Order: sequence, then C-alpha cells, then structure tokens
Amino acid sequence: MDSLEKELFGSDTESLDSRSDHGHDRHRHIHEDDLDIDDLADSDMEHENSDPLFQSIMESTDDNDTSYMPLAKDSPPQHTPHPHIPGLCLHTNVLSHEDQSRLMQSIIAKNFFKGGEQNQAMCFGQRDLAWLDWFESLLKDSGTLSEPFCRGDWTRREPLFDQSIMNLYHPGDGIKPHVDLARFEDGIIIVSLLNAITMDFYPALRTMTATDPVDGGANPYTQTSATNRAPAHSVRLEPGSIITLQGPARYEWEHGIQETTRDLVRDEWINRKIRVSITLRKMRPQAWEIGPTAAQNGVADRT
Ligand SMILES: O=C(O)CCC(=O)C(=O)O
Repeated sequence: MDSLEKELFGSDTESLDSRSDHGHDRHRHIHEDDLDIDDLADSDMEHENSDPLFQSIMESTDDNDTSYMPLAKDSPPQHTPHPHIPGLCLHTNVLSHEDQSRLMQSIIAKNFFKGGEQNQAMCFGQRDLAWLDWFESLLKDSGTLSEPFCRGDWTRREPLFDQSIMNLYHPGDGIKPHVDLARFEDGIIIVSLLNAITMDFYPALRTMTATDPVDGGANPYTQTSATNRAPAHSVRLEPGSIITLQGPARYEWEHGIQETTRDLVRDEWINRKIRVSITLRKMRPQAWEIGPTAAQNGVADRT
C-alpha cells in the first residue's frame, strides 16, 4: 500500500468492542424498545440466551482490549473514495453502537446462523428484508449514498435492495475472492458489524459488465481464484462501517477475505474476533426467472 492509501484505508483503530461506551445519538431511527448489545445478555428473547452465537458474541467482547480506540461520541460519518479502485468508497462511522446492536439483535432473533451452526444466510425479496427497512433511511441520512461517493441512478432505485447475505466470520474464516454475480445490479453495499477485518482487492481474472447474461453460469471466481495471488489493495473494515461498490469496483475487481486469525494493520498484527457482515444488493429483473434457489448457487465460497 502506498502512504496515501495507508493513510486512508490502513487503520490502527481496531475492534469496536461492543462493551465499550462509544454509542452516540447521531441517528434517530432507533425505537425505544431497542436493546443495547450489553442488554441482550439479560433479555429473554427466544434465541438469545441459549444461542451459542449470542454467547460467543458476548465472549468475544474484551474489556481489556487496549487496541480499540473508541470513536468520538459525535464523530460524523466519513466517506472516503478509494484512491486506486474507482467506484469503491469506504464509509466509516456510519452505524452507531446502537445501530449495530439493533441489526445484531434482529440477526439473532431471526436465528439466521442457526445458533452458529451455519455461517451464511440469505434473504430474497423485499418482504424478507422488511427487518432492514429502517436501515435505508440511515444510509440516506448519513450521506452514504450521496454524490460524489455514489454516482448514478442506483441510489434512487426502488426498491433499493431486495437481496441480502449475512456472513458470520470466526477468527480463521474467510471468503474467496470473487466478483458478485451478474444477476445482481450495479450498486452493492457491505455493512460490517462487531469487529474489524481486512478485505483484499484483486484485479478481476474475468471482468464482468452490467449487461452480461444474468445466469452467467457457475461462478468462475470460486475456482480460478483459489490460486495464491497477492492482493493489489487492502481495506480495513471497521465495525459500523460500510463499503459501496459500483462500476469498476463492482465489475472489474474481486474482493475477498483471507482465511487467517490475524491481520497486519500498519505493521501490527491484530487478532481477529467474531465479525458479522450484511451484503445488500438488488436482483436484475430477469434474475427472478432463475429463482432464488438457483440464485444461491455460485455465491462466493465461504470457508
Ligand atoms: O463479508 C464480507 O464483508 C464480504 C461478503 C461478500 O463479499 C459476499 O457475501 O459476497
């Protein structure tokens, strides 16, 4: 990484420890009955106390974690276009502690990860994404979807998203480098929750365009990207941050997460902790003819 990129994307802040007091009230979308992550331990919602995932989330928080640098209470969101990957923008400090708690609470309540037995879950269709409705206004209010960070019409489309993937990462887990399938429109966002991780970017082995056939066959990236390649760029995804991918970043670059238990961040090895991500996309209209079941084939390889 060059120094500008390091400055913008290498970060030595780490692990938004969910027990730390970094909550702030920038976003007013939170219902009164929202619980803080800390409060989840005392709650008697259906899955929470007995849910192994919930337990490991609680255990992954570490009061003695000195590597964590809390965000200032009123820090505004920051939007930083990547200097070398057109269409990639990193939006930090978008989700407050409460916002993250609210998303995690829904994920746990919906038992998407089957108590930690599976590490990926998908939703298809607007109705299945109703639990995320409030999040759309947060995206807009925080400026995340605004020009010049996001360009073009996709930020005004209706619905904004109709497909999501939730991914759960334990230390050592990763996702193979891939370009998201042609069945999804341009304009993709990835939300990071709980703890930080490093995402790598590689020039795509096979680039894609917005007009490629929606059923572009099996994902070529899961096979061809298995070879070891050094990433061209790496981006530190802090909890509460979002990346937006559009244009070249969406079609001409692969993104992936290495299977490792620690990341090198500004010359310092940082141990990974449990992380959850939400990827939000919109299916191309013709893609519904393939059907959600087929659409699940060829998603990026999880490990
Ligand atoms: O978990 C992440 O941050 C990346 C997820 C992703 O690339 C995917 O689901 O296709």
